[in-house]
Amino acid sequence: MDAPAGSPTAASSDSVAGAVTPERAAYYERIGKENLAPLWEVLRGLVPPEPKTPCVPALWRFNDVRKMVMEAGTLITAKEAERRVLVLENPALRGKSRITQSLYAGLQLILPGEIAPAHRHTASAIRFVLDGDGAYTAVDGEKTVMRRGDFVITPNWTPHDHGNPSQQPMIWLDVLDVPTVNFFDAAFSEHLDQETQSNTREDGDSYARYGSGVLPDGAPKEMIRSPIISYPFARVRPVIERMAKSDDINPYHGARVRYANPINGGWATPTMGAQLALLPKGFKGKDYRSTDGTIFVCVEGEGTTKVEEQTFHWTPGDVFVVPSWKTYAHTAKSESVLFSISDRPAQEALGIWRELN
Ligand code: 1HN
Repeated sequence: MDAPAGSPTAASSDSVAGAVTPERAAYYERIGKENLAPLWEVLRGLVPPEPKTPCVPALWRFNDVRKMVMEAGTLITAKEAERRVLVLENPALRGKSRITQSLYAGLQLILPGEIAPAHRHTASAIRFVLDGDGAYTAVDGEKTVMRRGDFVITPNWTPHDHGNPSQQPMIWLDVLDVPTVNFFDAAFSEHLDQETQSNTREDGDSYARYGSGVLPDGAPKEMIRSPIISYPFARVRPVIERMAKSDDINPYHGARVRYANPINGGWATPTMGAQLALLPKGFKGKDYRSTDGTIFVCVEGEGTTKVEEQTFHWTPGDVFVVPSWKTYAHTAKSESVLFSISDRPAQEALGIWRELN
């Protein structure tokens, strides 16, 4: 539409209307002054025949990233930083603090003796522990000691703080629905008076009450996020192992479980859904795609994931992202465990989630 006056301009690929004639161009300019625009010039881009994500597939190797995360530990304390995190930015969305359009991801470091002060916000968070043993996160008055492979949730608006009384640095993956909440312009946050919450429940209380196939009298009948704060790896790993042993193996995903909300069988949080899969040695997954761009973490083993033309080779601690609707397939060189998380619950709630075709 910047062509010299009097010559028709080529239509953009999003146009359904053919060339922009001088008459049309002049008209667009006039209506533009009134904050009006012609839909027919942009229609195709607004309703593409299939998802057209700006995200690209990407891999962060734990061995490389770990060094940089540890270096941050020499430059700033957890308290100064509030949260000492290196954001995993999708290479095609630099500066936007996101790994997919809807999800934020980062690697958080907490050194022995440090605390990360209590706050709360509208965004929900999950943690997946990559390295270390013995730091804790306190959520809503319940302290949860974290070990490698544990999946911990911080439901929206719950007070949370972290501390590391152990002798080892602790690194975990944070995933938050920050871009989703901000998309709706619905974000609030606040600091709490106390830096560290006092315990109002026993450690591990929520798993003990809700994670054993029973529900206490008085359990809420409707709860759109799980009452379980931590799903320990030590409890979940045996389930996928048992499934694999009895050949309960999905041809795309391996022997896989979903971290569920025991109240309604739904996902652990309303915006983010997580899963854990065991891929037997030699597993060759079939091609798969779905509309939820997905973040994967290799917990154990070694293998590859082919995402369209790219192939990622992963080993423990590596994080990779497969954007929406990109076809991918996993293979496992040795018995492997993959954690994954996406915005699938949000898409399902809106009725827009699709897989395969
Ligand atoms: C947050 O509260 C944490 O509590 C980590 O550990 C990362 C990224 C954006 C906004 C809030 C945490 C975060 C965050």
